Amino acid sequence: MALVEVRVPDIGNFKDVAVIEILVQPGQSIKLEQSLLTVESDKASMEIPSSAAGALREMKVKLGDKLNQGDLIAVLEGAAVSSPPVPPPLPQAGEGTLSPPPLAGEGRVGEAQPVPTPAPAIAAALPPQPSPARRGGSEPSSLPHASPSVRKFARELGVPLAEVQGSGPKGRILQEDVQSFTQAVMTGAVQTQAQVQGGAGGGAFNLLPWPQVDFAQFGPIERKELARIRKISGANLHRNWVMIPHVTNHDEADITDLEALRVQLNSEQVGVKVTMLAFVIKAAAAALGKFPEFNASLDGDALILKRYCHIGFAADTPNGLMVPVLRNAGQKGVLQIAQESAELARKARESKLAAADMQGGCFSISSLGGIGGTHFTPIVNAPEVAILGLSRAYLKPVWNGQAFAPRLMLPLSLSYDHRVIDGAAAARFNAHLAALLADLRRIVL
Ligand code: CAO
Repeated sequence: MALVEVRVPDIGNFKDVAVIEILVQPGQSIKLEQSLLTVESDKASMEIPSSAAGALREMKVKLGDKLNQGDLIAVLEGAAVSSPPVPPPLPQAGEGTLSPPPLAGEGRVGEAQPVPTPAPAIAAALPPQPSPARRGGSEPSSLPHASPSVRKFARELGVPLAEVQGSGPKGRILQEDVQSFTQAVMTGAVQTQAQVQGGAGGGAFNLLPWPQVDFAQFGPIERKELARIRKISGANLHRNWVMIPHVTNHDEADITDLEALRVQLNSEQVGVKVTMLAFVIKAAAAALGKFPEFNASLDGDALILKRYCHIGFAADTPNGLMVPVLRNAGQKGVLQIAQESAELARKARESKLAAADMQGGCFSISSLGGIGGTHFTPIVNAPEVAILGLSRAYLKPVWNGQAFAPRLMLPLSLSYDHRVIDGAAAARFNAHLAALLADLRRIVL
């Protein structure tokens, strides 16, 4: 049976190119033009195609070998005579082709017989791109190292190779790295730069540009720059709104008895103003204990369940929205919660919150009860997975079995991350919370 040697073709001026990837195995059936291995110089990487078809009897090179034109790569068995050359692949977007070599070294064993073969596809220099922060800036403006097949794979998926962290030798990007990156983007664990910039240009969602209107043509205007806090919270809200699949469950708690207790406590002058918010924080901490997936954060494909319970609450300040965090809410009494939340709200309004006062939250509460409204849809405060909105309590006729009786109802709006929490779980959480608020004695059960 005829044996055919496959040799390194003309690779231009490249010398001592290193074998960085072997793409075939002995015994495998090789097609004409099939890539056998990837070599890499200090400037580019390229795949070496087979100049014949047949079964691969032996690879004559191993990883790390240095090759030059004419070196023996492999021996094929039962090889068919090579077909006429096909044109070299065209350069792809962002990728060029370096001097296509016209010849491949090939000959029957003992009978050197070079024939023209197609040029290897050569991954040429991409324009240097700024290294994303994820790479730790360790490779400033360096090319993403990847073989042409990996580049092709990334292109097909639309993966920006410059943003992929390589796990191969010298940081080379492997096919698995492209797959992991794709998975991370799909689960929301990683954003591509296009996604990050999408907010400004609409690029990621292919949206229309933001309308540019000269408002002055319609009447007098005044331009006022956004406060720093509003800019920061706005960027966070925007990310959370876009990245989290939100659903809001609405319910109502009968707080008639609780409000009577609150009024009574305040009349007893217990040393602090007891607020409805303090009762809700206490009840929410108890509900989080019963429904641990609400006290959690997504981490890629995993859920981080927290064994602590710190609750944030939205505070309206002259500079914009702030969310101070009340620590270990489940371990504190309502009076202590009332006192600490009042102190945190005061610090928020006076811009005196320390960074630590706003960190570590597990769940947030946004109370608009002092202002008005019936229900609303709060935005989940990532990386938390749920937020509770409180609207203004109102008197409602409720059937008690014999008659309609006036009851004070507190609207509860629970927004949740539907990737983590199912609608049924949200309804149960809200119903449980409402039951606790209707009869706070249930907290000790
Ligand atoms: N239903 C009816 N009345 C309510 C109520 C409710 N759900 N919640 C509070 N109230 C009453 C209070 O009892 C109080 O009345 P009195 O002065 O007669 O006792 C009055 O409304 C004002 O309460 P408050 O809002 O000042 O106090 P609080 O403890 O309930 O809330 C805080 C504190 C910090 C949450 C609140 O000041 C605040 O900033 N709210 C806005 C939060 C916000 O902006 N959320 C939106 C975020 S997303 O944009």
